[in-house]
Amino acid sequence: MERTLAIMKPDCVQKKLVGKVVDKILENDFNILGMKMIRLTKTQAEAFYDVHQGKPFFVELVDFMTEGPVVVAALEKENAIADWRTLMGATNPAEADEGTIRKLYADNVGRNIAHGSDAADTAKREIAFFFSESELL
Ligand code: IDP
Ligand code: MG
Repeated sequence: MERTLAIMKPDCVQKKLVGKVVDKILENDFNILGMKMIRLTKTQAEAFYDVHQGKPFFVELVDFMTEGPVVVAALEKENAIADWRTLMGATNPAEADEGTIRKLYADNVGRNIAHGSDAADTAKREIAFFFSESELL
């Protein structure tokens, strides 16, 4: 089984869509190993998105990710990384497939409801960023 990190971003919490997104996760046969609501600090958001340092949207991204609470979840399934990204849809909701989370719920490429790890090494790093091994049940 593979693990991935999902984040329900501040827009997801503000729009009261956490329940709908969790339903999608469970309907699609992911196991939720750990889940919690937290408010990211600026330092945490900058570290989490370190790979995007210097890009034109970096400051906007950090501001967005710290504007309110998020729900972080460690998911498990065969092909969890690719399957969760498929379920989320493209980064830009305008380009996302019908029925995907971002197509259904996201406002734009910045405020796009959900995060998902993009590879095995990033999934490992991102899960460890928020969860200790003993919190993964
Ligand atoms: P991903 O979340 O689909 O993996 P990334 O390219 O890793 O997409 O970008 C991380 C996050 O940065 C996106 O989910 C989105 O919130 C934000 N972002 C990416 N590209 C842009 C952009 O062009 N404008 C504003 N925000 C962006
Ligand atoms: Mg990414």
